[in-house]
Amino acid sequence: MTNEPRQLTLAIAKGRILKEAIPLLAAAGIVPGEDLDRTRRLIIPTSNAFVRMVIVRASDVPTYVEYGGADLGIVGKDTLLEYEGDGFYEPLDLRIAPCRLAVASQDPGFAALPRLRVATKYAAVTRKHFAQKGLQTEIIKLYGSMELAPLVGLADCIVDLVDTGNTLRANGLLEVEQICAITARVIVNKATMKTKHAVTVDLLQQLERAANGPA
Ligand code: PRT
Ligand code: MG
Repeated sequence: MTNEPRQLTLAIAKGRILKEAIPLLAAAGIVPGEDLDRTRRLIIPTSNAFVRMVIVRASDVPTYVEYGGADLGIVGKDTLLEYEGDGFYEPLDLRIAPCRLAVASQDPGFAALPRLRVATKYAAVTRKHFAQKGLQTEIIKLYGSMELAPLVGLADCIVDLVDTGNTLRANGLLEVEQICAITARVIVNKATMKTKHAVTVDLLQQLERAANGPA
């Protein structure tokens, strides 16, 4: 297997995951070859000759990796839980960008309502969560600022990511239930794991060491 291809493309979710991934990648010897705040290039070479990166919307990371547009991806577990396909492996928890998916409401008694209106970006997780509790829900799909929905009477509760809880508090919402803990994960294209095995396993080990931090 000495002639395995060795070039890897790493897709990273823009925003806070990218921000938290940068120091971790640096510890793994991967430093972007361009200033990410300034460059208009979409494919960015790195200090590791075998690794280049692409920075895309979180919800696009699994798509790139499943279809081989990228060999590996770094993306939140929240995005993976909502993604329909499963055409990739999820070998590593980087433990960055930690938060939780939670139910929040103005009224802690909201669950007694006959048909709950739940505003969320996370329709699949939400439907499953309330179905397991035997509760009928009407999902109101939003793409941002979920916290606003109960305040204007659009929903009885929300399912959203919570970190410090400051956003909920600032809007008079209570965290009534935690659904699951969320961190950023590394995903790997299934074919890459076979055809670029050595270089991929090597990169995963470096990332794992970086994630575990200085001993
Ligand atoms: O456009 P979109 O918001 O989808 O993406 P983005 O490019 O703005 O990315 P960004 O920076 O929002 O990052 C999204 C990813 O970061 C998520 O997929 C999570 O995996 C992870 N993450 C970790 C978070 C949070 N923590 C978090 N607190 N994503 C969002 N938040 C939001 C939350 O939705 C709420 O509005 O921050 C607010 C709550 O924060 P606290 O600290 O007030 O509780
Ligand atoms: Mg955001």
